[in-house]
Amino acid sequence: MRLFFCVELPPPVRAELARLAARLRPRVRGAKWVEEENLHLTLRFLGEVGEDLLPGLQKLGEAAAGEAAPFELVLDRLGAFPSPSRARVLWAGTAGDAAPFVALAARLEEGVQRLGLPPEEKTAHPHVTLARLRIPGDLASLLGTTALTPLPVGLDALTLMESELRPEGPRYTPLARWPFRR
Ligand code: 2AM
Repeated sequence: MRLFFCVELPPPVRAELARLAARLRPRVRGAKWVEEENLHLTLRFLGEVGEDLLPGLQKLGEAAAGEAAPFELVLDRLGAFPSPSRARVLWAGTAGDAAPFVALAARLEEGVQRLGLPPEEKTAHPHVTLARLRIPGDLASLLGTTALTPLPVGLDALTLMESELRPEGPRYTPLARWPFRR
């Protein structure tokens, strides 16, 4: 099964991001836009894992969420991976405090390594992917000229998500949700 840990976004936040995506769409060529219902913040992508890992991942999710307190992120900037001028991924993220998100990602990273998964090389960076470009594009001017109205997002639970890849796009199914309860 193909899994990842994430924080789901409240429906009004997804709706606001979908409106933003609709505004940006005419200015980005050759992109696949993320369906509104699929917009989320990935904490740790696990990839294909055996079902035997599920109990350990469930224990880890429960423990990590139990040690975390609800927090807020303000989505207030657009960015691109790997760089604005050769963008493959267009995202909404934060210029503000991401420490609780990064701490939770680090806790999960430590836990999944203890379960035997290889380490994640990339540093955790809270972002909501809006679009993926089939061919890297130059989004520097788009990013330089689009101001986001800061969008505060209250985050209160961790989700272990299954992702099934289908020709028409991924289908995400939450396998478990644990509230942040510290
Ligand atoms: P992205 O949004 O930056 O593309 C489900 O695929 C989630 O896991 C996505 O949000 C994706 O991040 C993240 N992810 C991280 N590494 C991935 C990888 N190697 N393949 C697919 N998704 C990955």
